[in-house]
Amino acid sequence: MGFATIAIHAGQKPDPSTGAVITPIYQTSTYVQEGVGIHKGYEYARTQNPTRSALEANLAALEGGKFAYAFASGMAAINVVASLFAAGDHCVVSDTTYGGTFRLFDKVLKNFGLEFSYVNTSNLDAIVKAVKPNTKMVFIETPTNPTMALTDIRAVANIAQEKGVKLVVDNTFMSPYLQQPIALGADIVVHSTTKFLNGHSDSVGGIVVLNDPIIAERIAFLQNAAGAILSPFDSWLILRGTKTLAVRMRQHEENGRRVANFLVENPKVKKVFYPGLADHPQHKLACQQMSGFGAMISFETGSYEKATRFLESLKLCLLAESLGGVETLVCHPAKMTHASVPATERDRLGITDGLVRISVGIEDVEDIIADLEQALSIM
Ligand code: P1T
Repeated sequence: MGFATIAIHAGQKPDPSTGAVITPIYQTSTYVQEGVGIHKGYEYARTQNPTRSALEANLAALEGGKFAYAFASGMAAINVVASLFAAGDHCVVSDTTYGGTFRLFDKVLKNFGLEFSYVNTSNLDAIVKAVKPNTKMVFIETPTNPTMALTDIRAVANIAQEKGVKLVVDNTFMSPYLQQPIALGADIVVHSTTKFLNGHSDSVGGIVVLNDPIIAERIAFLQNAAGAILSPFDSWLILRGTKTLAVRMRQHEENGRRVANFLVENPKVKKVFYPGLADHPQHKLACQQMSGFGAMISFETGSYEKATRFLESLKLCLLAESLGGVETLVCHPAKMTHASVPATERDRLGITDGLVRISVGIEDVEDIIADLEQALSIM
């Protein structure tokens, strides 16, 4: 079956009691038992919920994994993956990730004895050098938020396998429509479902997808034990979102390319970071491991003053954190999504005060470009 068919049908049989085509929102905290321990597979809603199970089956199918577990946010999903490990274990992490991922690792999990090395995972030698005897996980984001650098998933999967460590890929920026890390050898995929998967900027959630039944059992245990579960309503919203993932991503992709090409031609723009551009340092890798280039673009304005003037002059595109919604969202990573990364580190990573990030929506692209153009002319 094709991707769009899987997106619409996987995990969702018509409701057996009513025939409802759409999986209902099972808004219940508990389930009646016929006798002690005699039940229909559902005991308590932190542990299992049918709406959540439907979403988990749907997202497992879309990412090409056997198991999926849904969480209250992308951060909760990443936190559970990190909870697979223990004090004294070491993780190699992309040096540019969503600022909240760095904050979780550096400001929370480090205090519990987990060790992290942040390296440029675009450089395979840097990964090999960073792996230590106690390394248990390589965690990558590709493309990175917000600098749009790529990591070669298959090559890192080979390194991880050789070294006996797990490869975790945050696939939020691409969605499974454009990139399938498990097929490239990743052990675990995480998403902020808040973004393209839900797609409508009206839900916060996260998902963990994987194939290994032993690790899956542990994630299910942690989901129940730590309890940061996704609500039935959010599960239902994301299920509604994934039904249109294929058509939305096709339009995001088309608009993304058009906006990137417009920015390249605009004399006010100093540099555009988009894997679809021939001058992107890893354009060739993008063509190999992604089936499109997506809708996330960053560009350099030259200064904080220019960036803020541009952002505050937008009329249609919305100045906001987050991404992946149908509406075009524009942000200032240094002051917004990556404020928790120290300023010196931001400069080193290219998250400059002049950098602006765009999540290109699916409005008529001419309208998006007209708005960007008028704001650039004021900048
Ligand atoms: O916001 P939450 O659902 O908890 O997801 C965290 C997260 C994880 N991974 C990536 C790649 C992300 O981009 C995010 C969240 N990012 C934003 C809010 C943002 O504007 O970049």
